[in-house]
Amino acid sequence: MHIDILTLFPQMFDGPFGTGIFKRAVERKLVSVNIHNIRDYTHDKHHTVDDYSYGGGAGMVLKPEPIFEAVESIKPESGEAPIILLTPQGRLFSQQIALELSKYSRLILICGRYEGVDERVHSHLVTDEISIGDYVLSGGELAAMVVIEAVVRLLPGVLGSEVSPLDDSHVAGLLEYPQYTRPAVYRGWSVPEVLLSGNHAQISKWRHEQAILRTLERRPELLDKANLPK
Ligand code: 4GX
Repeated sequence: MHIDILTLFPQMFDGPFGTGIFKRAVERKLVSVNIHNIRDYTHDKHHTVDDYSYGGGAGMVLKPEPIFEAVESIKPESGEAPIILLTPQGRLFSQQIALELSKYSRLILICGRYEGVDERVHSHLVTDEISIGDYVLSGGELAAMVVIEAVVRLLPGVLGSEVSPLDDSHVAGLLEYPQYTRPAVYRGWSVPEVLLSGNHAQISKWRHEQAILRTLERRPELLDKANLPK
């Protein structure tokens, strides 16, 4: 998968993309990323990317020209790649959407700043708008990183062969069961007996029950959608 990111703060991506699973995926050529500074697509001497809002009001709006030109400069080779704007007005990101995006060979993500971007970017350039949650960030960069992280770990070969991303919480529609590691007793708190029993059928059953109980207590609305046997 190839990912193009449009941003005013390219340095923000250094940390996450230079670390861990993502870095390894890039090294193994399972994913490649190009970060484009929107400011590089301006033509005036001050490299202006924003301007006042028509009609007045506080806050600046990102101008359409540099964003259109940045996308057009990468678009020739990008075929039917979705052009995704990160915004609180987008559809709410989920594991389902991560899976949907993981099927594309190419993604283009636009990170807005300030009060937003000129409406013509929404209406004539962007093909999808995604929000990572109902809270307000200062820019779309962290939201783009969240989306990319969730998508990239679904690409074939990115996680080790032992772990399947399809076993994850939220894929099965339930929260994860509790996990323990050594020591068997810590400060007097014991690991549940069943996990030490070596009885794999019982362990599976216990974990499934725990997952259901936990989901019922913490996220009951998820149970309606979960694939549970009667
Ligand atoms: N999930 N923000 C984007 C500026 C903006 C506003 C409107 C485009 C259109 C956010 C979120 C988020 C704050 C990122 C406003 N850009 N993005 N920014 N929640 O809060 O994705």
